[in-house]
Amino acid sequence: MDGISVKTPYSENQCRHQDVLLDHELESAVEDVLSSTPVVDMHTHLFSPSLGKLGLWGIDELITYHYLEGELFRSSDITPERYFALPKQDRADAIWRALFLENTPVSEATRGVVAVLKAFNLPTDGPDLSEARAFFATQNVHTHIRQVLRMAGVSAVVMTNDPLDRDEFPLWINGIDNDTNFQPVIRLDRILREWSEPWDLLASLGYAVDAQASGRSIPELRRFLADWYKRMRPVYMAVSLPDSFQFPDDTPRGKMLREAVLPACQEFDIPLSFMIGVRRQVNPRLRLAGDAVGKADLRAVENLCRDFPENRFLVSVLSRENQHELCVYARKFNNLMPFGCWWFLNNPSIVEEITRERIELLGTSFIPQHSDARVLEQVIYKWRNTRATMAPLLAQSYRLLTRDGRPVRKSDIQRDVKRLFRSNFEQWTNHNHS
Ligand code: FIX
Ligand code: ZN
Repeated sequence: MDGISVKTPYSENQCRHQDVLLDHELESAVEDVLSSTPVVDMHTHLFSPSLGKLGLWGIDELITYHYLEGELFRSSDITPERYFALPKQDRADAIWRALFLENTPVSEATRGVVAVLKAFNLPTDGPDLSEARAFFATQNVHTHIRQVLRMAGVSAVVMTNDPLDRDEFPLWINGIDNDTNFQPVIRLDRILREWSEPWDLLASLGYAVDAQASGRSIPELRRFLADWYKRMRPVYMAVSLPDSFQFPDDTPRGKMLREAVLPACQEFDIPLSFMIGVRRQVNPRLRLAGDAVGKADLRAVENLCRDFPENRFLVSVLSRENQHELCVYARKFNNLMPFGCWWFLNNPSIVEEITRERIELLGTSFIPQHSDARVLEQVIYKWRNTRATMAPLLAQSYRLLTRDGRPVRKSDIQRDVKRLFRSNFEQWTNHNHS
């Protein structure tokens, strides 16, 4: 060994203070803290009970998750047209047969279903879904939601609420009970992605907007956002964008972002979330499973962060190739909060790579993960997997730190995990979900 000793200063020396953790104690201490710290799940597609049927749960929804639909057509001859013509239970049966019986469910999404079944003590390799169906049919949705969130170690989930969705709109107009476990978010995709579609819907609701976003469109869009801010009290506003997203640009989207959405977020003192890099409907036959990924030009993020220093941005990028530059931009702009390993990135191998990179470049000043759950019980496996991937990573960072000469105590780990999985988000949104 040449020169540098890698002995920890505390492993053999007598002067170790009682609560300083030894190398071999670090990983179990991290696991302990991770499992006892409830997380804020800062982006999901789940809904509070008062949004009624919008909320998906139970075995048939779990099995027909679009992540699994994407895998079905690789392992079955059924065409998307025939599959989507089936009733939901028959779709679930087709997926169970193809991905769980005729093949071994080793992919991330299929393992997730297995983990949920196991969590409820249901058969994981049964010939059909009858027992699971019978179990979920007897659950009371309110107590089931509380139980699932407890099992997942989640104290609050953040929803995705679309004020222009034909099913969701009337529910909000009639009034929604405030539920501290479910935080609203105004999703702006319809408005910012394809203005040619929603503008006349807005016009029919009494807002004087036009197809070119000209005339009174901007102040009227601000009035719309203010009305919905008052109605929903969202923790942030959000939009998902294609890999081709540019800012600034001269399109209605660029203008609405600059003149309506960013000033509205500033006025209400809430962040704007950008999820960048999705190429929608590259294969429309697959419906929700038909979206893909593209590498984006993150100069758009640079321009936003620099030109709007009073705004706070939550940013997730879908392309693996964009991850490193996102970290670099976060080092340049403290109004930028990278978050999550989104969608196709939410696999242990990639989460590990991205999270390591983020810790090395940003310390604990980022939000490692959101679940993106669409079906309630998914939070059980998604958060379990996140904790399992995170534990050795954090332990390794503390091991390196110890070797560099800084003792690590359990209180350090508690502070860091709380910051990563709760307070970075809470501070960014000015809310306290404790
Ligand atoms: O745009 C989004 O919020 C995406 O997360 C979804 O649209 C996507 O379908 C998804 O479920 C990814 O996990
Ligand atoms: Zn999502």
